[in-house]
Amino acid sequence: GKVKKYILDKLADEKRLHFSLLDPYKIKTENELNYIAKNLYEAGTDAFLIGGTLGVSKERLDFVLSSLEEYEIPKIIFPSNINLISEIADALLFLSLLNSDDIYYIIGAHIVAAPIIKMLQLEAIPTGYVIIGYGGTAAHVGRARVIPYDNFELALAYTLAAEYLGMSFVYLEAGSGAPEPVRPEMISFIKKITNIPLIVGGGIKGVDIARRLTEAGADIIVTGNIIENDLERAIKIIRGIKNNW
Ligand code: 1GP
Repeated sequence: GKVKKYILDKLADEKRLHFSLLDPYKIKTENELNYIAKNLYEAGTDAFLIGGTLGVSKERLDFVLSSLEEYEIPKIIFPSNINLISEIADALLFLSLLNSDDIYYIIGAHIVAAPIIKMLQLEAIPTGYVIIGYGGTAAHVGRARVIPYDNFELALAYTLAAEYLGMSFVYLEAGSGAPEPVRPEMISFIKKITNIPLIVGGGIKGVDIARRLTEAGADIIVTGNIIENDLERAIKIIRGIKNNW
């Protein structure tokens, strides 16, 4: 687990990390990708996550992964389904959508993917994926029974279950483009009781909310849309996280 070790060592050193989510469906040209990637890397993002729920083919995934080769941070696949597996990546978040009503998203895709992952010798990082509030396309496709924004007890129960199942991380997801991200109060509530590192994403568009989430205990902040919509703001968020605001 080279990438998992990189993340855990970096968390031990720096406390808070930032991952940049790049959606191969939304980034159209190589020039655009190079410009975005260079800026994110120079601002200090800690890893690239590559994935999306709709419209991502293996070809697009490979195009993005190979274009990112020169950057010395991990390129981690953020898969929505079994088509998003590639040997060019450094690792893959092996996501189990814990609050899905469909067994396929909890363990079904995983048994199809596992032998391929083994064959490619790709690092799989066991991650509990929990969808909260808005949910968006990921919740719709993944048939998630979303956790209300204010049901902290329920989110805690999923997080604890993931920890007891031996997962490495829990990803608390409000859905890409969520009008409201996961609430900082939910993060601090969970953080008081659990030890598992928390990845938090979905609808994080501003420096202030990113700061409040990290101060509440989010270990890793993921931003996606804001990178494509307002790169300057994304850079401010990264610099804030890296320089402790
Ligand atoms: C979505 O958590 C990520 O899976 C990022 O969401 O695109 O809203 O930043 P945004």
